[in-house]
Amino acid sequence: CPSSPKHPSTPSEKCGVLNVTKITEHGKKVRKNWASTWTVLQGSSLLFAKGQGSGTSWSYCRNGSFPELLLSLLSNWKRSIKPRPAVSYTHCRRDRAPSFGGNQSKPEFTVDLRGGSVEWASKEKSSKKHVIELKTRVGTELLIQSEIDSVINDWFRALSETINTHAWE
Ligand code: I3S
Repeated sequence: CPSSPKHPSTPSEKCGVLNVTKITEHGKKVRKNWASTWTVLQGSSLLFAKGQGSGTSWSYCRNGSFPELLLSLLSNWKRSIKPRPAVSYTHCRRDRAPSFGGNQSKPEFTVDLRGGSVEWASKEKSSKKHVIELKTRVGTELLIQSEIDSVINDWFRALSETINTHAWE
């Protein structure tokens, strides 16, 4: 997990890949759209970055990005020299989890957990197993799921603790 400069080891720092969908936004039902989502619990906020759940994420490359590869090819072409092996696209893989702290990425959306609630979702809410239903104070409802028991149980615990800790804020 990216460390928080403020609270380097608070238990409310947690991150991982979860399947997430909104089901309600500001009290209005929205269509489910399950997506593998990089999720970070930071203080009383839950941050999500869609599409970065797994595999390669070019925007997080440190050893060379696609624009660097293009620039390198262009400069080689300009100098009319035999192209040297440029920054390798294939080496440009995410080698660590994205962080929301630096300038590397921004969460796609964030929910404030203060005043929210979590419970295990009923069968009516989803046919999937291990689904958490998260409701926020402003009427957003999310389903959060993982196929891995221990993972989703840890998240349930962490979200419940966070909500309880920040209940009176
Ligand atoms: O609660 P629903 O509407 O039965 O949820 C399912 C649908 O959103 C479905 O999409 P389409 O309506 O576009 O076919 C999804 O593919 C399913 O995953 C949804 O159900 P689960 O039970 O997986 O949350």
